[in-house]
Amino acid sequence: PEVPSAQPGPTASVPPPCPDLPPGLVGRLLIEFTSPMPLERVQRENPGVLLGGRYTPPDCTPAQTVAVIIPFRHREHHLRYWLHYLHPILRRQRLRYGVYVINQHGEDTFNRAKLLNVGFLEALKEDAAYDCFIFSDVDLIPMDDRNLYRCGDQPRHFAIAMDKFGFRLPYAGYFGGVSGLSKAQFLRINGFPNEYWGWGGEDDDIFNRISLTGMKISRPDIRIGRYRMIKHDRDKHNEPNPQRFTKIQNTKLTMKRDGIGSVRYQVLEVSRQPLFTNITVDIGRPP
Ligand code: UD2
Ligand code: MN
Repeated sequence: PEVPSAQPGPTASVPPPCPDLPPGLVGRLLIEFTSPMPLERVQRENPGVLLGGRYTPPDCTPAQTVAVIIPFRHREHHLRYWLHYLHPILRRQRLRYGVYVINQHGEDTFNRAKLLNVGFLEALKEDAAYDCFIFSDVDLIPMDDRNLYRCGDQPRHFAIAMDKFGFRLPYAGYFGGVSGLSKAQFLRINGFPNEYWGWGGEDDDIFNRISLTGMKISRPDIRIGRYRMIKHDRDKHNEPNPQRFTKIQNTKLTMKRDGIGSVRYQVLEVSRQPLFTNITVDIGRPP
């Protein structure tokens, strides 16, 4: 006769897989940047987030482990809003995730894409389980929690309808702001370029890398991929890069030698804060 097993197996404590569509999403969100946002408040309101900005849903087991990578320098004010809005959203989305702020040391020219390469490698050193990487500007807040921060079978562009562009995609090949690639997709394009110093062009180079390897960008519905960008002036030491127009013509030649396989940098400090991991890094300066 069939004997029902009385003892639950050792796997009984592992919650069931998270559903494809997370329950409890609220849809369109009210996003504003006028109320002051002290870090203590944000910490108090996110008690479930573990040291270093790690979170695992208590009630289900996610299919992916997501590293959120933020390129950063001197934007503490923006980071507080980002943490305030994003932690509750990512939690509702039932993600297993960690937040990594990649802080460029010194005052030499800023290099967003190189910082993102550093974030990819350093997040994997923290946890080899990361298999999805979301790259987000510090000043971009999604206006709808149905814009799910996870990876799919093609590279994903999340920030497609921004307030500053009249909630429209500015051009077909636009890939700026917030994007996501699986580990395999990222490695397939040799990561991001390291040689774009200053503002602009690096997102178009990444778009070129994706097209040249035969992948296609996936995007949410235009009504869901809406974002607010915190208003800001152009930062010091991030002037528009005059080389960007010629550089993006040459991705096909440069992507093989310039990328995740050739990135050189020095980590100066890893510091686990309550809501994020801060990694301060010396990435050098333009030649
Ligand atoms: C656009 C793109 C951005 C990138 C950039 C060109 C949008 C919404 N975003 O942003 O993805 O392609 O153009 O490089 O279109 N940062 C600092 N400190 C600095 C400078 C930059 O933290 O001193 C970081 C920060 O995360 C910021 C990001 O780099 O959000 C992009 O810089 P930006 O916000 O000045 O550029 P923006 O808004 O034109
Ligand atoms: Mn910005």
